[in-house]
Amino acid sequence: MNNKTALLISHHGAQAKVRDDTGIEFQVQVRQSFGDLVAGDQVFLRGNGQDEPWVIVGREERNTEIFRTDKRGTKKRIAANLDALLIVIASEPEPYLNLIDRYLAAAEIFGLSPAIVINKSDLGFTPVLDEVQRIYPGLGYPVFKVSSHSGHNLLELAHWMQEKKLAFVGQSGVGKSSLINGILKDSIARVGVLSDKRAKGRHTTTASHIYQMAGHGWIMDSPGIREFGNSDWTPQEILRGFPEIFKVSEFCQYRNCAHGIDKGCAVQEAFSSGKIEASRFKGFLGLVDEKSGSK
Ligand SMILES: Nc1nc2c(ncn2[C@@H]2O[C@H](COP(=O)(O)OP(=O)(O)OP(=O)(O)O)[C@@H](O)[C@H]2O)c(=O)[nH]1
Ligand SMILES: [Mg+2]
Ligand SMILES: [Zn+2]
Repeated sequence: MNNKTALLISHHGAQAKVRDDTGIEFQVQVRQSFGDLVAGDQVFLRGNGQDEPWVIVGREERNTEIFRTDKRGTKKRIAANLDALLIVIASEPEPYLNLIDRYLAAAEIFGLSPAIVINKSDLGFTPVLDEVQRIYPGLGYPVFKVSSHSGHNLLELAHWMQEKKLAFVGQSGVGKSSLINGILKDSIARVGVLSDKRAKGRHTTTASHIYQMAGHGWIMDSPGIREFGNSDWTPQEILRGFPEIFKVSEFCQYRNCAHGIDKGCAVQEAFSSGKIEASRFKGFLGLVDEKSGSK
């Protein structure tokens, strides 16, 4: 009987796939009492893989946990131990600032450090992409302009990614899997074709996988991460998701200010004088509205 630790790559019912420190991937059994496991968990195994199958007998404390809340209000864990989030956009499909703000807010709330990746730079830049480059670096979010096709700036991005445990998020077809292949210099993640005129992707990545980088870092390519921003946050939590708005809100006249039409609202004032970006303010109010509307 031996013990070892391994990274949980995927988990379906009583079966799970793990990767040990030597890089070998194998199936293990999960005891029923262990319902509480998710990709990214560092698990303890007992067995020997021969006459005694490897069984998960425990897991390490998590550094971070991300989850979404389904329609019935049940929390569903998506991933454990991520420490960074790469939000991928491209000229096609056309990005929404709203979606970027939602991902950024989720990253802040879950305690991950986010960066924005503009992929397909070989196709040039649209006005929205120029806006992205104008707005986000000033808020402290790195913006990388890369092309997984030409390899442009991939080294710089790979450098930022070193030793991090991260996930790629973004609309279908922006090139998340292509970037993973480019960074790992391998063609292991499946890449799709853009389907119609509006250049929408088709959700090529349908199963979650964790790719190992050199060192301790890893990359999660997961369809589940699409639902990343759907959680039942309170207005207070959402405020934490917009750090520059949060900072200003401390100067609002009333403690329970909703930053909408309230008197003495410092956020409104900062927005009117251009200190807070219109799209960010709109994104913040939209998220608060949506959450309160769904209750
Ligand atoms: N021009 C150009 N096309 C790219 C680039 N990177 C990816 N693509 C193309 O964009 C399409 C979608 O790429 P994928 O990597 O499958 O996109 P994805 O984000 O993983 O999509 P899903 O798995 O569906 O979420 C493919 O046709 C790629 O060849 C790039 O840097 N430049
Ligand atoms: Mg993909
Ligand atoms: Zn206010």
